[in-house]
Formats: sequence, C-alpha cells, structure tokens
Amino acid sequence: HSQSTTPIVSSPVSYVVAKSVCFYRWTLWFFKNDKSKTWQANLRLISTFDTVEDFWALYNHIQLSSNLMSGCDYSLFKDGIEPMWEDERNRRGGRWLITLSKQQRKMDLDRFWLETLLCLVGEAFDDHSDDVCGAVINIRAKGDKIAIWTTNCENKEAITQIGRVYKERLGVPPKVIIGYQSHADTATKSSSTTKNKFVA
Ligand code: MGP
Repeated sequence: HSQSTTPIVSSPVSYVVAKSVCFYRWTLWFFKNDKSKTWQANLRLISTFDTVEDFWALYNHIQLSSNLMSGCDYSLFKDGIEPMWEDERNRRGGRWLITLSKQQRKMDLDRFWLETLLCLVGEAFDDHSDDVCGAVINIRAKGDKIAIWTTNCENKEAITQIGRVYKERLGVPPKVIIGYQSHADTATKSSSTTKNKFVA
C-alpha cells in the first residue's frame, strides 16, 4: 500500500534563478555631514552586492541623490577599497571630476550618477576597469560633484581611456572639458581649484 504513494521523483523539483554575477563585488557607502564627528566617522557602509539584480534592488531601495541633504555623499567602491584618499588603492590615485551647476541638480544629477554606477558595475572601461576604484557623488549647496576614482594618477593610458568613455557615456558635449586631478593635489590644495593632470 505505502509503495503506491511513493512519488516517482523522490525529491521536490527545485530550480535556481540565475543571477547576472558582476566581475567585481561592490560596496555602497553613505556620508552624512555631522560636524561633531571626524570625516571618517561620518562614513557608513550601506551594503555590498555582486549581481546586477542585487544592484537594482539596492538602487531602488535608497533615496535618489537629488533628495539627499546638502553635505551628503554616496560612494560605490570595489569591495575592499575604502572610499577615502588614505586607502592603499587610492593613495597614488586621482579622479575624473564632473562639476555640476546648481541648475543641473534637477536636469542631470540623478541620471549622471546612475550612468556612473552602470559604468562601474558593467565594467564599461574594458581592460582598464581594473584601474577603477570607485565613484563618489557629493551633494553640495555650492554645486554637486560626481567623480570616478582611479588607482594611479601616473597610468596615463588607463586614465585617458576611462575619461574618454566616461564623458561619452554621460553625453557630455565634446566642447565641455572634464579634468582629472590627483588626490594628493586635492588633499593639499591651497586654493579652491586643483590643477588638472589630464583633460578629456
Ligand atoms: P569633499 O567632501 O570631498 O568636498 O571634501 P567638498 O565638501 O565639496 O569641499 P571642497 O574642499 O572640495 O570644496 C571636504 C573635506 O572633507 C576635505 O577638505 C577633507 O577635510 C575631508 N575629506 C574628503 N575626502 C574625500 C577625504 C578623504 O578621503 N580622507 C580624509 N581624511 N578626509 C577627506
């Protein structure tokens, strides 16, 4: 009798939904400006992901950059690299900097940042994606900024390729010049502008 109730397939049918695994694992950080704390203490890790699906789940869960308070940042960095100049992978590096006018917050900010994230997660820089450390968005009353950080400000070939692709992906007009600055120069700058090591 018990024999007849034994299913032919003895284990339940199971399936796995294949996720699109990223080549790198990424960590999203949030910075909230609290003047009673040090810069580093204001930095918080939000989440880490390594699939495209988990990227979208995270992206859809968090506030758009344009809704953040002034003084806040998001940073997306490769797992193991802290979003600061001091990290071993950033120490000799620099950034491609996109400076936005106040009017661009409404028009461009959120789509520029999403495109920046997709450049990272989708390894848009081919062979030079290895040089990329991460990206940062600064929400500031004086004008927002978005940047891609790379690991070595002397790697001319990687930096110029990344700058060319990045500018194209953002749809920045050719006549608008974007600059690359070393973190060493940014960290020690005495005036409000840091000199460009490269332009695209
Ligand atoms: P910021 O937040 O990158 O730009 O740096 P903001 O607020 O637009 O200011 P500006 O100087 O570019 O006009 C602001 C300050 O935060 C810096 O002067 C540092 O004191 C501190 N800071 C920023 N970063 C990215 C770092 C970092 O990587 N390490 C440390 N120790 N301090 C940092």
